[in-house]
Amino acid sequence: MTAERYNARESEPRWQATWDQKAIFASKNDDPRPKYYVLEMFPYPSGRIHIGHVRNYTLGDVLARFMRARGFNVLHPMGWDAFGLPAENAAIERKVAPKAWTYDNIAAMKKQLRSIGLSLDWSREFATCDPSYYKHQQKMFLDMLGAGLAEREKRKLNWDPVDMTVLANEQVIDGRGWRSGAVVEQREMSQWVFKITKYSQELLEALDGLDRWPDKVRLMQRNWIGRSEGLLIRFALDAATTPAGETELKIFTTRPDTLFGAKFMAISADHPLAQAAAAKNPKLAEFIADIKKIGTAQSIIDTAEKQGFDTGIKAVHPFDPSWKLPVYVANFVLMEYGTGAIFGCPAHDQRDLDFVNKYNLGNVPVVCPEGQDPKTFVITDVAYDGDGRMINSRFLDGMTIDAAKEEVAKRLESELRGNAPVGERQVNFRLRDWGISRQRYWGCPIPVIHCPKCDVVPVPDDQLPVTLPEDVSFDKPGNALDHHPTWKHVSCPKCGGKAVRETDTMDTFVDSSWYFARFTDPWNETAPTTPAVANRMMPVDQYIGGVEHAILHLLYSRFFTRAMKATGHIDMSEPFAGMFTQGMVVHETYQKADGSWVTPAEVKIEVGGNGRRAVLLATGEDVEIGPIEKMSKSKKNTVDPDDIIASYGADVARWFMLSDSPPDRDVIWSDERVQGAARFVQRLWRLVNESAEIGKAAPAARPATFGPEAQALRKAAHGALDKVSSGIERLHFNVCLAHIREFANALAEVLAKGDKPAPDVAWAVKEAATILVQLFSPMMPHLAEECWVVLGQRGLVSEADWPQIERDLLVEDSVTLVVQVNGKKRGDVTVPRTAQNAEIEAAVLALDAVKAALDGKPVRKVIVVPMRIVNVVG
Ligand code: ANZ
Ligand code: ZN
Repeated sequence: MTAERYNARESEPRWQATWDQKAIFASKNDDPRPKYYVLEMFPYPSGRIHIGHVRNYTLGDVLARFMRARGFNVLHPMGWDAFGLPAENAAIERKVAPKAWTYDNIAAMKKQLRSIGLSLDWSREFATCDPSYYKHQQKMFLDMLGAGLAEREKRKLNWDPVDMTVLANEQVIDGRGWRSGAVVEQREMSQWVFKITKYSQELLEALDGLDRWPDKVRLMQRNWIGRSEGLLIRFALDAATTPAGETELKIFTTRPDTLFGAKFMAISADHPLAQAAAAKNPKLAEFIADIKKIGTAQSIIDTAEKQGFDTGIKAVHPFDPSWKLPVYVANFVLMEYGTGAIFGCPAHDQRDLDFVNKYNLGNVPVVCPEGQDPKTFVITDVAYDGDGRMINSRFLDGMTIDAAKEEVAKRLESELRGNAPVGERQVNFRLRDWGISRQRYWGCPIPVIHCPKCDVVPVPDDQLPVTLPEDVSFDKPGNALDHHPTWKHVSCPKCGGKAVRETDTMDTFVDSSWYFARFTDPWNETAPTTPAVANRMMPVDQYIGGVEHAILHLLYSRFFTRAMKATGHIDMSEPFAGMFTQGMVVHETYQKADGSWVTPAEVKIEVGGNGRRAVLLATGEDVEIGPIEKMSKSKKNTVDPDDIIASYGADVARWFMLSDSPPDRDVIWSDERVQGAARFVQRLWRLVNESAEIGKAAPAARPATFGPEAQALRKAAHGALDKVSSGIERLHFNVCLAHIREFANALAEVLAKGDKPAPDVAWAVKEAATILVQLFSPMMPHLAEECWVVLGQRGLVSEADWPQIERDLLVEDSVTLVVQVNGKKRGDVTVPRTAQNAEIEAAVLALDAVKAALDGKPVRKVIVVPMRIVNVVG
């Protein structure tokens, strides 16, 4: 019999509605079974799902469905990371209110997400812009303020002098304001920061325990935290050259061993000594103003050309009072790191070398690599930062780098100037406190009030949430919250006098630093979490998301969880036990002769004798096939999930996305391969229908014994079950899919043999088809439900228990042994697992290769190493 074609368009919405009605994916907090928390990074409601989302959520969904079938109480929630600048831009460009824009987008995207068939618990849904969410965030901010984890700090901000407003880094384009085009200045202002640096050491050390995180992500975090051990050294300043009041320059170095290779000192433009020197030197003041324009972004500083200005000030070498070093103001020294001052050793630091080569200051190598002659070792353009022995370094000569570091530290620690030691060991971290103030409207209001008399006053708990006003206008540049005529004017909660609200809102990274904890009990109206519940449902067992969030989002979440612990909202430190970073979806690019890009939907690919060729559907003109790249709007190489689902169904999209590459690698979207996935869906459908037909003839009870054919099929089924089960646990989905295909082939072979199989075979076919459907149900849940019905199974496959593996079917019947003649490998032999030595010997001696190797010589002995080797001694 031939079944009708499987019709995804008809089937998929029907099953989605059924799952919904029965609420089978809602997890209950009082469920006694062990919990398993699967979470994909929640989306920003931009308006449309992109194909990267489909991949991300499908990966999580396979795991969630699998763990549910394995008997876990699976928590798999979804929400919206809903604050941020695009909503304000939409308000400016299209005159729609940020709130309306955001919630409309959420509605549209939720519909799209549903069409993918994800097993999500929508009962826990929230958006971070819901006052019922950010109310708790405000409460936690106040708790952190009380615990000394939130503070005010002076920070430099981008200031647009024309629009008279602070700009976010992304609003500064080539040093100019995005709206005014004015050259942006740096201004110091009081900002709110979270004291993440209190946890620098702990955040670093705890990375070792995150053994289900990718190594590369842990490394990125390690580098970001940037711990370095070094020495603070107080250089005396030569009084004759130094502005009054200044006597010494404190530097931080990780290479005190290189002190005898010092050629210059350099200080940041913001260093007090630079300011003092500039007061008397207009040229220097001008230089400082100039280099400050490039801003403070690390990436800019790293790539900008090294520039310096000699202040005329001289510093004295700590080991030689007659040795004077020039002090420069340099654009590559940051005030925010160490002491904002360094000594430069050009031979062993590339940046310093570039600097001296520009200003003709020369260099002296002080570390000589093993095997090099110190007399001829010179440095010209490339600094040497490797290992070696000290040279040109007086009392350090001949020492290793480590020994020299130790010697310098010891000597300078015990040398006093004034009452303080000249040198002091110090551990520095690159990690800075987290500045959370944003001068934006569409964010979580920071719940404090500024009173001229009482200073900063927290908003009392019973006045939370501080909600955003909705009647805002974006006519003026800057923060709409600040411009609002009435919102910020309040009376002080402490003294009752006139006061103003804080108009800064929180960085949206705050919103995403605890949403995973909120999902455990989003119904709690009085507190951010219900600790007993959060402690049971957290940590997230498997978190899945893009590697672009490997540093900030994950680090902030790790910090915030610790802050929640310190303030009593949860009792653990690490939010994500397992982390997985998925690859991107990439696609070919297509370009017309005039250089303009065209979308994949506009072209037709023709495969002919001389390869693939692309033509424009509309005109038939040739289109150039360009490189495969990350999908982007600018190159138009995107595919729309809605289109894919409309033409193929969600299951095909899911299957294709899982099948073509390991989940952590990029996957190339290819229409040809998607069509392949669509054909496979129909093939499975036919297989299951045919199997169901044969299954009707199967005995109800399991046969007592199975013949070879039935046995072989059962082995294939349970083998696939075993491999797919362990593969899903490790997120090796592409491998799982390959096993499913292989198993489907094995079943197809049995079906191809004819219509009337023996009862044991019919029983095995029915069993195999049932297992097959369950195996692909996490990947193609709609097709699986439809097949489940065809097989006459009761209930939903989404609710069925994962099949039991019969372990004895996994044991191979035969073993393959290596065959040696006089110790040399000559081939191998496959014998029944139960074969006795005599049987094995006979099989080995009958081999042509063995006969040839013996070359007529008599056999003296045959040694059988069970399950491994047979050695024939001749
Ligand atoms: C002398 C020296 C010689 C250095 C040498 C390096 C190599 P990490 O590992 O990142 O801690 N440094 C210190 N403070 C700085 C600042 N505010 N801005 C720019 N650079 C600064 O790096 C520590 C090294 O970075 C320090 O060691 C210092 O240069 C520089 F062959 O001192 B070093
Ligand atoms: Zn007051």
